Amino acid sequence: NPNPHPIRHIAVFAFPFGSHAGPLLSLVRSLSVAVAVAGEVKFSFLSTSRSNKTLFSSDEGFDNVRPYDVDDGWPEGHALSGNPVEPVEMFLRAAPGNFRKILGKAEQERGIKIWCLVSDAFFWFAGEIAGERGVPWLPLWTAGPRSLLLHLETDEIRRHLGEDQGGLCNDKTLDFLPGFKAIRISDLEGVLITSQDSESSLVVDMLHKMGLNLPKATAVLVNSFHKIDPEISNHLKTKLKKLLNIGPFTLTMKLSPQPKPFLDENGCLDWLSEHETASVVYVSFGSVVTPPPHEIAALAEALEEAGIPFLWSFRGKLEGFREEKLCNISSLKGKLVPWAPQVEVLKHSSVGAFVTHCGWNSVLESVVGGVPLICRPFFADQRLNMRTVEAVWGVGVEVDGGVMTKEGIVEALRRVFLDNEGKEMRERIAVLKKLAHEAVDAGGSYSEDFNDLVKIVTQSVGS
Ligand code: U2F
Repeated sequence: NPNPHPIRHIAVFAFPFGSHAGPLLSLVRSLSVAVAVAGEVKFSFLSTSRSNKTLFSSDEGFDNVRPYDVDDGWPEGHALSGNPVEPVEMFLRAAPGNFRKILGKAEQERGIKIWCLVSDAFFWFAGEIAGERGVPWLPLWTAGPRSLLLHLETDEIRRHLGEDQGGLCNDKTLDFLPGFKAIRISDLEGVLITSQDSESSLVVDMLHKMGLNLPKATAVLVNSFHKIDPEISNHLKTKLKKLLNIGPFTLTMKLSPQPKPFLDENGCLDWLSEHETASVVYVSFGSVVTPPPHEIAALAEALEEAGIPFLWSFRGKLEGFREEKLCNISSLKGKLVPWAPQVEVLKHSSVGAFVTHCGWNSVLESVVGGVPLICRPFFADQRLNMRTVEAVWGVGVEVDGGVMTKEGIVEALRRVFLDNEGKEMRERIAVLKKLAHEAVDAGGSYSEDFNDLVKIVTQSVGS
């Protein structure tokens, strides 16, 4: 009997920053529905209380997924400096002890040992914990397949480049890696090139250990689909025991609410519907980045000069200057909101371009919406994603000089909205959009990969 235990317990370890925990919870919720037929399955979702509070505010109907709070490592009364790396470092200092402790508590409360461990891919130590217990380890990589491959190849990259090859300023391409001819050394995040001279040695160390440990995982799950980058996907399959392409999540994990519900509290979709097809530019820099004030001002001035209607999901403070202009939406033909239902916005026919920081979710959502991108990457995988968008897929442009200036944005808007180049980008991204839909349609690659995942989760422990 392949199903000797009628009740199963699956632990999930979330990385509680940026948009990591939300997609992981979406996956878990979909999985909880898919595996229910195999018997009772209990999921314990371990994250910090801050992260769990945001994620579990609307979880009616998902009682089998229970949140457990792990210590976030913040000393009592500690005031944050404003550096976004600081809370991450404090959290990493508390790991994996914080997870081990609460895992024990969850097992005790639910009356059963874990059957399987799902985790954010960052947590290489989850592999060790799963190994000690002889259960499968299923890490989810929340960014793109290309950046995953680079982390698996970190030692190879460092060997090829040496530790002192001009690093981030180097325009040499990564010819030694299949599928990376268009990618330059300057497109890589620093941690891939050197372990020295980094902002956070804890993060560098975590990513390095992750690259070494992921090949031991039962399967690595990625929010992507095979045909978006088949050469990369094939290469990953040679490095990992199993690669499961289970995205794009916005198409495949529909059952599951995102951390912020798809509510359109600010009337973005109605506003878009008042505009012509492909006439509006959507602006958002994701959940972590706030561009510096002078770049925000430059973008506002460029939008005013270009006269293109815009919808701007605005984080941060307006800092006085341009405030009057930015808030006076009628003079700027724009709408400024604190949060937009981005997935729906990018699917709206009125949106003709997306000014973005190139976080992986945003890139994939733009692909699903068929919207060309204007890229201003900031950190981590974002430059790599930008270069992939521009030079591999040909579906967007980098803002000239890498930072937003009034002239640079006006030029990028012209290229995407007015030039033939923009029309070609639209055609190419329409092809990727079609491939994304084919992947998730009946008989597409998604169902095969997701069924594989369900099989792993429902099989016997240790088998
Ligand atoms: C980190 O990326 P971010 O969280 O900054 O950015 P994205 O990956 O693009 O994800 C942002 C998500 O927030 C949603 C949007 C995306 O799903 O639809 N959103 C929204 O719904 N409404 C808004 O007004 C604004 C955003 C990291 F910084 C990146 O480098 C990584 O690639 C990424 C994935 O690991 O995580």
